[in-house]
Formats: sequence, C-alpha cells, structure tokens
Amino acid sequence: MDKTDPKTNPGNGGETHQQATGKTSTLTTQQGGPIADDQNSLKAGARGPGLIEDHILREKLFHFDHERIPERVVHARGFGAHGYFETTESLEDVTSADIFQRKGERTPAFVRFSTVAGSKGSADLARDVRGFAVKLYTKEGNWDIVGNNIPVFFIQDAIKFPDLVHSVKEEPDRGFPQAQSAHDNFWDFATLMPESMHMLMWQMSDRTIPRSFRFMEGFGVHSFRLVDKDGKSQFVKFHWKPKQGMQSVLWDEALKINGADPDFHRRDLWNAINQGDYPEWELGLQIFDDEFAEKFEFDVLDATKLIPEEQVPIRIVGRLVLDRVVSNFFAETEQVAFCTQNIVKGIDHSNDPLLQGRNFSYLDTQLKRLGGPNFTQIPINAPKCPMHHFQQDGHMAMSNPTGRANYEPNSWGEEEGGPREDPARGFESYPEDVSGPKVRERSETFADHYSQARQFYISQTDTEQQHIINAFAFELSKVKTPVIRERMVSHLLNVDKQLAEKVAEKLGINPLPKPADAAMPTRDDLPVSDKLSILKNGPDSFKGRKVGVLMTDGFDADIFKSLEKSLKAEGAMFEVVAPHSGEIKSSTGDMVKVDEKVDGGPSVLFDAIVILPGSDGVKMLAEMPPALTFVSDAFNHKKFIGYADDAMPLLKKAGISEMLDEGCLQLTNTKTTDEFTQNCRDIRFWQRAG
Ligand code: HDE
Repeated sequence: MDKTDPKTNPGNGGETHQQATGKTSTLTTQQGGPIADDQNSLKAGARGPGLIEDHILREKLFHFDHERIPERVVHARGFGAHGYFETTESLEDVTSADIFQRKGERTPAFVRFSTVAGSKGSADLARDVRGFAVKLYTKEGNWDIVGNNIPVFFIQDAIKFPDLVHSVKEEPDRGFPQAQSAHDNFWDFATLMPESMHMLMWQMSDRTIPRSFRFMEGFGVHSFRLVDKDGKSQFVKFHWKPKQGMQSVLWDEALKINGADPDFHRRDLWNAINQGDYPEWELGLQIFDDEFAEKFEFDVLDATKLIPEEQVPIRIVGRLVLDRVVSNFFAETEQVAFCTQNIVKGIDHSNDPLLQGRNFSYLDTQLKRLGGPNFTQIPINAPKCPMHHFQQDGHMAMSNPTGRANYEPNSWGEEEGGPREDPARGFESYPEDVSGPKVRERSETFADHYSQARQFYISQTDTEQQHIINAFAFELSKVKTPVIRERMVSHLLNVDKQLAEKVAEKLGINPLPKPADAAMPTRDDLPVSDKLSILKNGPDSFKGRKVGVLMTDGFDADIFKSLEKSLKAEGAMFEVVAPHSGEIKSSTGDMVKVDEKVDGGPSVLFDAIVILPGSDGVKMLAEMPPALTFVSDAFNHKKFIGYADDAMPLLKKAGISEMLDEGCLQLTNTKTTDEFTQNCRDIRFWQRAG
C-alpha cells in the first residue's frame, strides 16, 4: 500500500477526495473548471491593472486567505500517527467495554503527541510536558484517552487551568518567551500554588526533555472507572509503557537540538515508521476498588497524586502500535479533535474535579477551533463503526440523513422511523451514590502537597537528582524577581533539604529562606519507587537508536562494513556525516552516500558517534570547528564513542585524547564494532565526569 496515497489512507478522507492523487490530472478551480494558465492573473494589457472579474485569481486568494484555523490554546505543536490497539488479555471480568472483550482483536487508533506551552511553530525540544492523546475507534464508538507523559498534573481543580496556562505562555505585555516555563510569570504562579510541587519535580526532571516520542511513557492521569456487565465498578488508571524503553536527552543537548533540528521529534517518528520500525506501547491498567481508595494515603480523585506501581501493580492488557504516518498533516494531525468525554460503555469518569472540568473544555474548544458542531464528521474524527442519530444541519454538514424522520419517538415504523435506543448496548453512567451541600471547597484529603514530591525525588538516581537540581537552577536563574526564586527554594525545603540547598547555592541565595508554610507537613519518607526513574527503566537494547559516523575519503572500508552489520543486527540506524555532501570514497574505492554535511549533522542528533576518517581527511576535520564540536559535545554528553586509529589527530585537537575512558572504544575489527554496539545499549557512559 502506498502510505502517502490519500486514496488508500482513510484518515485523510482521501477515498472520496479527488485532489492530489499523484497522477497528472488537469488543474481545476474548486468548481471543477479546468485552468489554462495558473501563472498569470487577468489584466487589462500585459502591464495594465488587474481585473476583478478574474474568478480564478479571486478563488485562489480567497481560499489561501482562509487556510489557517486557530491553533490549539495549549498543545498547539503536535505530531500524529495512525496505528492499532491490540487487546492481549480479555478484561471481561472487570469491564463491559467492547474493546476489551476479545483477546487478539485489533482496534484502529490515532495518536497525537505534543508539547504544551509553545505555539504550532515552536521547537520540539522545549522543556515541557508532552501530550499523549490516543483516539481508539472502537466498534462501540470512539474512546479518547487524552493523556500526558507525566502521571500527575499541576493543579487539582479545573477552575485554575486558565491561570496555569496564562502563566506559562508568553507574558502578555511583551509576547515572549516562547515555549518556555523559565520566566517570572510561570514561577510566580507555580510557587503560589503549592499543589503544583509534585508536578514541578517531574517537570524539572528529564521526563520533559524526551529523546523521542517513541521513548516516553503515557498516562491517563486521572482515576477513571471500569464498569462490568453487572454494573459493578472499580477504579482504573491508564499507563502506556514504551516497548522501546525510556530515554531522555541532556539539557545542553536539548538547547542545541532546537537549533540544529527544531523538528527532531516529529522527524524521528516519521522516519521510524517509514523505515518499518514501528513504535509500540503496552497498555497497563492499575485497577483498584473503593476499599483501596478509602485506605490509600492520598485521595485517588486528586490529579496531583499517583499510585506507585509497587502498591497497585500494573496489569498489561494490550499493545498500541503506530505503523502509518499521516498523509496530510492538516487533515489528520491538525483537525483531530480529542475530547475526554468521548468514552464508551464499560468505562466511566470519576469525580476528579480536574477531569470534570476537562469534560466541558474539550468539546467547547473544538467548536472554536474547527468552526462548527460537525467536526465529528471530519474523517479523522468520525467513528469507524455505524452511527445513526437525529442531530442535523449546522456549518459544513457533510453526512446528512435522508427520509422524513428527524426526531423520535415517531410513528414512521421500523423502516422509515430511523434509529432507536438500545438499553442493552447503550452507555450507562455508573450509578454512584452522591449527595452533599453545594460548596466551593477543596477537600482536606487533597492537602498534602509535598510527600509525593519527595518520594519522586528520592526515587531518582544520583545523576537524575543532579539534573533536577540543574533544571531548577536554570529555570529560576531566568526569573528576575528575587522573591519568586526564594519562594521556590522555601518550597523545596519541604521536599528535600539538600535539593533546596544546592539550588539556593546555584542561585546565590544565602541565607536560606524559611520552609514554606504547609497545609499539611511532609510525611515520613514514602518508599522509594523505582518505576519513577527513567534511568532505572532504561532500554535493554540499542534498537531504534541512531549513530552518527563522522567520515572522510579514505575511511577504513572493513570497519565501516562491520559497523554497519553490527548496528543492523541490533536494529539500530546510522547516518554518514562528512565534510561535504554527495559521496565519499573508502580506502578500497567503495563509494558511500553522505547523509549530513558536518555542520548540518551535529552529534546532538545522534545517540552515539563513531569517528572513521581517512588518514588525510582527519587533518581537514581537525581544522573544522563543527567537526571538533561533533566530538567534544558527544564526549561531554557522555555518549559512547567509537574511533579508528586515524581519528587521533581530531580527538587531540578536540581536547579529549588524554581523557579517553571506557566509553570510548577503538575500533579495529568486527569484534570491536560488536562490542561498541553492545556498550551503546547503556545509552550513556554516565561514569564520565563532568
Ligand atoms: Fe488538556 N486541553 N486540559 N490536559 N490536553 C487541551 O483541547 C484542559 C489536562 C491534554 O493532541 C485543549 O483540543 C483543561 C490534563 C492533551 O489535540 C483544551 C484542563 C491532561 C491535549 C484542554 C486540562 C491534558 C490537551 C486544547 C484542566 C493530561 C492535546 C486543544 C482541567 C491528562 C490533545 C484541545 C491533542 C488539549 C483543556 C488538563 C492533556 C483547551 C481545562 C490533566 C494531550 O480543551
């Protein structure tokens, strides 16, 4: 199947769309009239004024003028892909949701990953939460799990969402900074909202600078409900676990990647899928009953808290595979409309006040963004199961009912009367017993803002803790108002004293402020949860990763071939980086295609590097600043480095020849290239100082 052919790509609605099929067809107006000249507008004389009767020009400009729709108010920058969800275990015992009944059944899916704060054109490597929104086209209606790559959220009540988003976006008077939380307004708001402390720890961790969408987890965040066929209900939290393992970049890399390739994440997903290396996630459920919810230390309705996997283990029930890129970015990624209220029978909402607010917001925002109530008819949003209802008309109504009946009940009989309710199949809300006074109040069970923040911190490796310290110090160094910086340090004192001291030191805050007043004091240490760390859950192979091989004419053909073989066997990729584009010639005269010219292919774009120059070429490289940075950056970013003997002059000039450690391996033969590939499975040589 041609994946880019709209005819064969249902997400784009291409089945009925006659434009751009790839065949040479006659250019027409929107009315279908063939166009003879698309180069010149109609004028009174070749140098005369334009004529308003030029319907071809007017139609073209009219359409162009209206090409843009409002970008999403948050999560504007995103990238989507198609795939499927496969049920690997029947959940008949806990839910009547049709999608979970039959082991082995596949359900079509569309996933959109995103950053939150930046505009549509912002860079991929912003330090930011990532959206992980999944649309499942089930046989009993669309189910959207609109999640993030972090299991908790900043706020507890939807009423604070506009404030949160205003504070993190560009400051309104100046219109900057773009796609960054490192500014006064964000930290002012966050430090005045102690409930954000747990999320801030995640946000300052490497979770917010993932190496790729493929290497991050996804979470439904809220507690939802599962309801079985007898109406019995339990709570559930949804987790997406990447089969590829987790991996993040370093902050210095993120900054440089944004310059070198602002599309790094979307390009990565696009390339992986097009190369047949389909990313895959397991769906894990944390299922717990009301009794557990009662006795758990925190409120399961509080979205700033998680339930450690050690406490409620994850049950893997399915897998999500992304195997098809979009064929039209606008039609699919831009027009897809996720709504938390898109749920199916057998699944229900909980009373989480954040979720309750979301259920209003998503539908509402789509109306503004997509222009009318019929956005559900856009192919990417339309269910793939039969649907019949009496909703009608409105802007851009595309699928219109026929016949006389547009209401029910009616007297027009089975054939003519249209669809009817089906109590056996239809959605039913879990009949939870609820009563209480109408109040604007926050439950006291939501009051502990620090204990899980601390649990997160103490569950990290030393390296990860250091990254968190650095991230806080970096972000707060961009905050110009001293009292805001100090307020954050006063909160950190309630999380971890050493963390607070180290951040304070980097910010030049001396003496330390008093710890922030806490609605509830931090509890005695909660147990370390290894699942909260990225490094403790790294990949077990180098599959799907990419090596940058810096080469020149005269490179050693045998080493290159054996490296190529070894990386291929691992499922890893490589790109050839050279002083010039085109091709380079090996020691034995073989030609190899160059992927990147060295100044366009810095080492931050790769997971590991190999330096394989010819003995003459290395002298040229040693005089090229981008080649020197290629090497020194990789070293400083603790990447694995493979090098041929001929590379020494470059390593010397880059200042690392005296510091070569076990993360740097000289490549001489097949055995060493295999060893190099195996080393790369650790992704970084963290022992390297600095
Ligand atoms: Fe969203 N969020 N959100 N959010 N959110 C939107 O919907 C909102 C929240 C998330 O790729 C908007 O279609 C409120 C949590 C993702 O298209 C908007 C609250 C989580 C996406 C909206 C939250 C998310 C959005 C903007 C607090 C993780 C991108 C455009 C009550 C569980 C979906 C749009 C995509 C998008 C509202 C909090 C995830 C305005 C009011 C918590 C992944 O409706």
